[in-house]
Amino acid sequence: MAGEFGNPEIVEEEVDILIIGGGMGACGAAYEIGPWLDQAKKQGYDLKVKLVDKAAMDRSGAVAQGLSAINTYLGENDPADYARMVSNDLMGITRDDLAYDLGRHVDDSVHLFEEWGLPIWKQPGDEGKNLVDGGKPVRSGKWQIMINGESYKWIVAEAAKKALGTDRIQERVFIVKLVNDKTDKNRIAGAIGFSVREHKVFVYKFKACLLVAGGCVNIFRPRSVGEGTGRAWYPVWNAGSTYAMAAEAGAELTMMENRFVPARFKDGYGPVGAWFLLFKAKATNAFGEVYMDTNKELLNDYPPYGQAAVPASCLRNHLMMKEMREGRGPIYMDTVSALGKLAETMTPKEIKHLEAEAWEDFLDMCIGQAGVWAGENIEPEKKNSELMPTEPYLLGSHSGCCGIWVSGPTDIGAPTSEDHADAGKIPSHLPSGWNWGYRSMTTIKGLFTAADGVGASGHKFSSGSHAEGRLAAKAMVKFCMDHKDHKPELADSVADLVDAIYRPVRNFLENKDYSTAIDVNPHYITPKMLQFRLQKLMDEYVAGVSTMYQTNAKMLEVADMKLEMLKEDALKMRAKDLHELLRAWENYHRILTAEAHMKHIQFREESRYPGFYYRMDYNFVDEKNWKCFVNSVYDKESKTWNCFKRAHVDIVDKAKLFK
Ligand code: SFD
Ligand code: AMP
Repeated sequence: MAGEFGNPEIVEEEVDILIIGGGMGACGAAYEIGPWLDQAKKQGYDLKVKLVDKAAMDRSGAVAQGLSAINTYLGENDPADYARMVSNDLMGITRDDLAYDLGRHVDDSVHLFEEWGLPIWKQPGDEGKNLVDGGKPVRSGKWQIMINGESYKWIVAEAAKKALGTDRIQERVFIVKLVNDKTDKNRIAGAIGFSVREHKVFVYKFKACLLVAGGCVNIFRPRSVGEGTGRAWYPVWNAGSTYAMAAEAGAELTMMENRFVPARFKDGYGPVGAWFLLFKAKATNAFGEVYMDTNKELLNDYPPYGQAAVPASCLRNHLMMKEMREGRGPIYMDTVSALGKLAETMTPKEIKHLEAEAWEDFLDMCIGQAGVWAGENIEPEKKNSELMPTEPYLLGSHSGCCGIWVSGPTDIGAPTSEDHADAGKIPSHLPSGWNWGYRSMTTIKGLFTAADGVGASGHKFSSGSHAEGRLAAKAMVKFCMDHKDHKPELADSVADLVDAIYRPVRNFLENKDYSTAIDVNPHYITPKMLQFRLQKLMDEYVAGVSTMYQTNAKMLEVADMKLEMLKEDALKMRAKDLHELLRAWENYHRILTAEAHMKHIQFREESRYPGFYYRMDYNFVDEKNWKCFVNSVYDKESKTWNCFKRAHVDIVDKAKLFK
């Protein structure tokens, strides 16, 4: 039966492995899985795989616009140092096992990108020589290398599509819910979603699933309003699907209090890395004073992290914000001095090339910022640009560490349950230690994640996200082989699931004639309006830009109450077409993610990330009581969150950071 609006065709499919998402993590998995499937086949098991992306893989996810740097390439560096850097940038609370594991695998993905055609900048004399052949990259920083990356995602997606085969890929299907197994609620058995182009609902059954739908953007009121609405730094189409669907499936989340508030070029959200690291620019207050120097003593408030050679991203913000709060803004990136200094030893031709590189940095990955420069007559060699801390983003792959609690590698000092100070106090279904058999599996059997999905690590960026997808692919095949006789059965009926998904459509069709203005109706709310409401309450009560990232227990109580009401009204969201149905479900995912963020901030009674957010009632880092993970489990029946502490263990010695 061909579907129609409100009455979709239902397509049911059984596979062994479903990959949800088509971004960097998913492309890594799609590329890697082939050889492992071949091995399984040799043993007589023909495993079926499918990848679903809500958009088109060539330009989906965070790398859609391209990038100008690969931020994680170890080269000659030690993975243990990488784990140290990740820990330091995230104020000491990360999983060394995950970071170390990523560090020792990531370069292989970068070598593949180059083999597939990604241009990687090389040192003079090494042009044309690939990294694997000893070609020396142009490093912007200790971990970062420069690329000509406008077509980065095309290149990575092409390899993924070629490896997996387009018949195993379905684009423009938005996954709404994961479905647990009928006989084991701690196991995953299926997923349901809808096409954003045709009137079709897709129901998948599987043994294992990789949930890699990115991070979460647009839960806070953005700084961009009016004609700028829709601009953000991280991609607006990362709607929290990863965190919300995992939470509803019962997976343990970790560090959901963490967020990333990047300092960005104002209005266009242009990234700053190339300017700070490659061009060696300094950020100043309105009077040209370098706040990283003048406010240096503020770092002493945060031992030991403030003493590290490179202060954490949040502490760099903290020093900037003092200038803003005390009225010495605007903040500027001193592009003029930086380019002038570099030009001192250059020929006119080299200077032109340098200026072209400055533009290309944005043209490669954030074209809107180049638009702002053009629109405001900014020539970076002649005029400085304003910087601004943005609205908060939730992610686990860039300079943030919220996400899902996953099983680590088997060979890196995973603590036993005795190592946990809180052993015995944590919910009994949780595994002890940091490894429970399959790398990247969550606490729900068969549910895997990678990239933005994996919490308590961070600084994986594009390359690390790809590498982590590959690690998960291998583990998923092993899981399927180990459970080859398992028959997944859905805990919920397909009819009930479809009914729930189509509620916004029914809200519209049943009430649309009640008023003459389609957007004004006492029986429904548009997804756009609901999103504004979510953003306003998160902004005002959960430490958004309007309070300069400050909150307290009382404000969080109000947020809690308002979120409850928002959730009630969310059931009245309308969808007048498939596009709005997508927007409605993205909002449901955002709300649950926002709630997790708020609950974790409420639970962690300290300000672990000054410069990202401040709990003004506990405005300090409390190493004694809070040098621990905050994890949570959501119960979808009672709609309640259970937050709890898990002990933190340093597997890699951190003393070296503070010498
Ligand atoms: O300059 C569903 N990133 C940078 N990484 C670098 O290596 N270098 C940089 O230069 C970086 N910078 C940067 C970066 C990102 C952005 C937006 C800018 C600048 C402007 C970070 C990386 O891009 C990032 O770490 C990875 O891409 C994360 O990978 P992953 O796989 O976790 O997320 P994704 O790539 O966004 O993909 C998500 C996919 O999920 C799909 N999807 N599909 C089905 N159903 C649903 N419900 C879904 N919800 C989402 C999406 O379509 C997408 O395919 S800089 O700032 O430092
Ligand atoms: P960004 O452009 O801010 O996303 O940063 C890109 C990369 O550069 C990330 O690896 C950041 O951690 C790093 N980075 C950005 N700014 C600085 C800085 N001021 N000092 C050290 N590292 C930085």
